[in-house]
Amino acid sequence: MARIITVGAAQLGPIALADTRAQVIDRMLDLMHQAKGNGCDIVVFPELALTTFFPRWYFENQQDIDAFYEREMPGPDTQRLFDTARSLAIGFYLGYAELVEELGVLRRFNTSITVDKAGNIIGKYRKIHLPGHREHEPWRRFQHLEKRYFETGNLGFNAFRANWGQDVHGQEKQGIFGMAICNDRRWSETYRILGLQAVEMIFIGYNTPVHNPPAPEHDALSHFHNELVMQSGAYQNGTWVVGVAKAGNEEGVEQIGNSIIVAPSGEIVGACTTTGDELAVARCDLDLCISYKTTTFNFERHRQPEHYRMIVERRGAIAPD
Ligand code: CDT
Repeated sequence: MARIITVGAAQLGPIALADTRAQVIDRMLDLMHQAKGNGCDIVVFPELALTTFFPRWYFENQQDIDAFYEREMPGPDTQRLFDTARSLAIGFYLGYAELVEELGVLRRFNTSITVDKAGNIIGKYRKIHLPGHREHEPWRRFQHLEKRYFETGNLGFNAFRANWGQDVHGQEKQGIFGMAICNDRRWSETYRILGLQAVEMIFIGYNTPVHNPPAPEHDALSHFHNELVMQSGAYQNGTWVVGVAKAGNEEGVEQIGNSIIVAPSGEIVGACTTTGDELAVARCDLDLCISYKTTTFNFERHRQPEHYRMIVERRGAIAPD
């Protein structure tokens, strides 16, 4: 048996501050057409895919900041993505900055959605692990002000079912999917919470500078760490992981590419090789998850949650933080 979902990792090269959303969406539509031409069921775009990575600057004027956010989805600019996806019958994952009024309060989130082949939003996630800092830190070569510009996501990590149509044998291509955004991929909790919901494929968009101002000693390891976290997250939870970068030299800041598609074995089966707009495609059999979920990582059988709790409590008693 096989449930093959063909996935396109649609890496984007740099987006300049002056680039309009229309220009960026033209590039995304080009990648979406390429994905369709390669038989993809879904195309995965990066985090904050519609604009430059604006948290690298300290803006004082709220209007300047809010210009980077979407107030509706689809909105006037993004409607074309939905229309094209529907006419091509291809799904997509999109990361964007979200400005929303909830209970009379304006809130800002670093958000992603998954859209099905009919153009319906079937999953929504708001980034939980916000990296960086809240206050202006002029000593840095560039800022990373996600903690200033976004609230911590309030939707949790929710796996959801999706159906991508029928294969050539008439079998439904359905599975359990999850989303995360950039820094989330470095945290084992992200994968495990989704893994406990039997997730079979996780979509992750990212913007990762090569240089990490507080820890420049990590810079040379940025690709290694990118692969390490997604490969181990995939293997330890028996799930596919699709990680997609916004890459290249964006407004003077070098961002890694290294977009990868990882199998439940932990092996990389698809990868981008440039730091520009590029599509990597892989045929991903969701049934490959079964072997890992039913043997080495059979959670029901082998996890020991009661014992994890005991160990944490004992450690707390001996060496309080
Ligand atoms: N966008 C984002 O979350 N970027 C962070 C940079 C942290 S510096 C290592 C990331 O984890 O890639």
